[in-house]
Amino acid sequence: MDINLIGIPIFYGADKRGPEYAPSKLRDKDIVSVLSKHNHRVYDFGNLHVPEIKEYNKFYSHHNLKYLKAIVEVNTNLAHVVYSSLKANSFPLVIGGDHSIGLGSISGVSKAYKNIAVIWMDAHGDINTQDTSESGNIHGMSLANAMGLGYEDLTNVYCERKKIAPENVFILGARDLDDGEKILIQEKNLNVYTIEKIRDKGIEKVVNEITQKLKNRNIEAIHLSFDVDFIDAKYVPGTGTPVGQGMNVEETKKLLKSLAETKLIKSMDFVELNTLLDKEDITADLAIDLLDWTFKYI
Ligand code: 5AB
Ligand code: MN
Ligand code: MN
Ligand code: MN
Repeated sequence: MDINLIGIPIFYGADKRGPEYAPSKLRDKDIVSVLSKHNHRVYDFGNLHVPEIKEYNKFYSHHNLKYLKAIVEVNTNLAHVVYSSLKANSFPLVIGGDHSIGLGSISGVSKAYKNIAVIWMDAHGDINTQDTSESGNIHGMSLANAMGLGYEDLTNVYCERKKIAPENVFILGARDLDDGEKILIQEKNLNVYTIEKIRDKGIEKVVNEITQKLKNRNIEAIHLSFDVDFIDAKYVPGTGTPVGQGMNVEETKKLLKSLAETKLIKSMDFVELNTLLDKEDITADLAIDLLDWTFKYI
């Protein structure tokens, strides 16, 4: 398979420094050779440009959407790179950066394919809007934006329509949801698999259940958006919003393998690695290990 490696050195969605160094960290750890091992041809596209915005200007375009303008710009460009990659039969692997870039990736995928699904592996739902978010951090809103909910500059990124139908969104691992997010889950009847639910049913059953639903709906492509805080906080010191009670590394790998083996995953984000918070590269090394593992089966 051909892989387009796309780095997005952005922290604006998290409003906390650190995730912007993740792409170069993973390159230093030889991500290109690691992925190439599995018979893939890796094209390193380098990093997309992220405009420099001064901290005192972060509320400039909206009082509860920090760094809005820059995030819209980066996501628009990312969407086009993802779209172009897919059109050229290449797998876009998007390395964040914070999770605000999930919007750009999904926007690109949704232009390339008619029927898509999103699997969002995350301790959080990232389905806040400017009205429900208490932080104003856009990395906690990107999945809502992709579903057409939230501020219109965000929902209109790349093309003016919603990018993904709520019934085709699967949130795995959620265990830290805000009140507004819980309400939305009820309202839209979103597919949320908590850690408890995944463990109760078993990983294989969960993946079968999802794939069955997708087959019935003629889904052509899954976009996998992997937030490293999906994993239990004790294994990932290098992330900005860690949450306990998550899965361990072994369980996570089992889940990634089953998802990859469906052969439906056509694009992926790997986000929220914060190198400034990391301890002895534990999280960066884990990131390499997880990507190595996943791309063996994809
Ligand atoms: B991440 C929180 N829900 O909206 C918010 O790491 C956290 O991309 C968002 O999942 C975490 O600020 C965003 C409290
Ligand atoms: Mn996230
Ligand atoms: Mn998260
Ligand atoms: Mn985070």
